[in-house]
Amino acid sequence: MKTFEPGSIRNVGLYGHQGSGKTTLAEAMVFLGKTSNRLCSVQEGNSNFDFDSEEIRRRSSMSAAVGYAQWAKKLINIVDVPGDTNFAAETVMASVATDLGIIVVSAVDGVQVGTEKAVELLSSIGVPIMVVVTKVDRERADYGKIVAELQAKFGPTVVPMALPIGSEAAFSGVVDMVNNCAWTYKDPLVGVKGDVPASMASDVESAREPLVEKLAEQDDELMEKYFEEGELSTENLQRALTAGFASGGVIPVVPVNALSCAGVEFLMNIIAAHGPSPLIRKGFKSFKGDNKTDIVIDADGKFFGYVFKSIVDLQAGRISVFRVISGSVAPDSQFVNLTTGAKERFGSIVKLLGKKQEQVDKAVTGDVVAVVKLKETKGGHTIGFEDGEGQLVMPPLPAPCISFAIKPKNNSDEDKLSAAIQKIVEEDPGLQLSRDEESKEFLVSGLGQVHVQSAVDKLKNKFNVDVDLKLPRIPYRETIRGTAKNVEGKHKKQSGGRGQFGVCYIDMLPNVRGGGFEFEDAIFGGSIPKQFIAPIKKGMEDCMGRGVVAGYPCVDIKVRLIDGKYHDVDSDARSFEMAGSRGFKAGVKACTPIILEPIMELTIIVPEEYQGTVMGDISSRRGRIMGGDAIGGKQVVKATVPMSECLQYASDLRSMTSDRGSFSMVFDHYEELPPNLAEKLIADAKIEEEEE
Ligand SMILES: Nc1nc2c(ncn2[C@@H]2O[C@H](COP(=O)(O)OP(=O)(O)O)[C@@H](O)[C@H]2O)c(=O)[nH]1
Ligand SMILES: [Mg+2]
Repeated sequence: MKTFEPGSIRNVGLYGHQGSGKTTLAEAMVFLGKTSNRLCSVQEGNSNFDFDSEEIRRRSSMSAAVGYAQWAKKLINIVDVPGDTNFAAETVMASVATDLGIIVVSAVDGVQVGTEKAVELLSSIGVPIMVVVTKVDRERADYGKIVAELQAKFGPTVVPMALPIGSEAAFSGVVDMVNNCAWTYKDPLVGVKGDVPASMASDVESAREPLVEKLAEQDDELMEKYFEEGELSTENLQRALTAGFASGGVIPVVPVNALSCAGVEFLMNIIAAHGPSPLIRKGFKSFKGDNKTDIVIDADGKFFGYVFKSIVDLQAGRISVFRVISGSVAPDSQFVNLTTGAKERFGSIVKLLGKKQEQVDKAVTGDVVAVVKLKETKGGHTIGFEDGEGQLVMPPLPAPCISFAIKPKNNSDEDKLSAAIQKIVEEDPGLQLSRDEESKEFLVSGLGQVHVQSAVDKLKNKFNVDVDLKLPRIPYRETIRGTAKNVEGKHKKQSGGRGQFGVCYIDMLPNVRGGGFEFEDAIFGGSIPKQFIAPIKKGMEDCMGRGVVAGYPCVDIKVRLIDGKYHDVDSDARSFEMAGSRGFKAGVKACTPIILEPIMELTIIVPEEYQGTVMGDISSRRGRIMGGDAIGGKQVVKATVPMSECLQYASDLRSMTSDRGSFSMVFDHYEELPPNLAEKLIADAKIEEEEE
């Protein structure tokens, strides 16, 4: 494959709600660009982008995948991002490879939570966006209504730059209002350029005015011209579109049928002609320690890149997909992993379509490429030279909020499970793996129930490990509300042989929420020798981790060590650890212990008629409505709800709204669990303790 100059590269990311048609659109682009010799589809299970066996089984994307198309002398790199918010970590990682975010919105469903989240993310990092409205060929498709919804939600920067010719089954092409022409598709693959249909003249006239005005705003000189002449030349409009893309000043909207490819050619022309090149990408920063610096993108400079995706292929091994942020890199060479410090040698550099590879001679600034079989470089690592720039600053990944314990059904699968789960976690930065030291079980944490379930399905279907999934343990916390003074912690065993002896006296008081554990040594006069202070603290920390009243970790407690007693012979570190632990337990019990529960923030988007039902349901879950706004015929509801009350929210919302609502959920904060529920939790914990 020939090498493209950085200025001829276009990196587009396809974002939006699950099922809106992102992967279908990506397939259309790689087919038209001849990277794929046939038009593959999600439904048939042969998609280049949804290549993982679990994605094929679900007919839905779970992971970001890349492809590319050569079009109008440009190289369009495509990253297809999963829309399901369970896989939102992938979305954040993929933003590195996105210079133009394409927000895919279905003409039937309009703005959904996935749309909102995608716009939020890309706006927060300053990546310009455009909107592609898919499914204009479907029954009940309504382009005008969707544009109105988008404008209500995202403001007047959103302007249609093309209109569909015909609607629903009669959709046959698009009117390009910048170039004042029409593209019609008798054969969906080959657009024929022609005049704007006479029947659409008045629609085009009224839709064109706001577009021209918005484009004129991109440049003072153009604005003046527009005021004087009331019109702008096609060349001027084109120039303004390029500028508007680059600055984010215009969010153009175009309609397509992604399934048949009608309109996709037109879209690719716009991306090639007007989309931003990697050379003008703004906002990349790197950090070394606490120091952050802006990265200067220099095509001839030192190589600097970021691995945003690891694919762990059972045959090919590890495939590390990265963006060249600055400089360039050639095959059969080496780089330094700036995150771990390791030197990595590699052979070929490849372009990927899903996981199909094609070798290249060089990877220039902006390109998205991959190398295989690196020893330790994984997704999330920065690569470059030893005297390089530090590590890339990334937007924060969503924090896992739900944990399940997993155990192999068959005990002999222990080792297999451990190896397999590590591969799965490497492929998905939103998943976290830990081990419960007490039960020796693996804990898999993810962004939602569906997320963790998908990992379990992968274990079974891809790695042949059947596991039992234990209901999630809600991450409650213990803390205190009151204070206590001069609490004794005493450990004494002095019968026969060398004894054990240690005593401490502490004051205990609550710390601010999020303040953690604070320990102050306030002993004056040496009532216990210095070397026993650290063991006392350690004993307390161990005890905090295990919890005191209900078996959940303690948080936000201050302890002041005020006095103690020791014995010349019998006192040792272990005795004072025990004394610390006892003192801590006694302190907590004396300080009105309370339980904190995790509270989630929910964003829900539903058609107006379901607003009442959804809000009533939130209240019945001990939730609080935090706000909301109307977008077209839809309602956005923001609420906070205790995690324990919304574990099954996905299926509950589906049945409440006949599957016409969508939502996202992230951890927000901790709050005190109401006393009646706390009592029950504590009582249940006691029962467990007695059983053991
Ligand atoms: N009729 C029609 N169906 C589409 C279009 N785009 C996508 N689909 C269908 O919508 C479903 C979801 O598409 P998919 O690409 O997997 O959505 P994604 O989750 O956004 O990647 C699939 O069944 C597609 O065949 C379109 O423009 N027209
Ligand atoms: Mg998809």
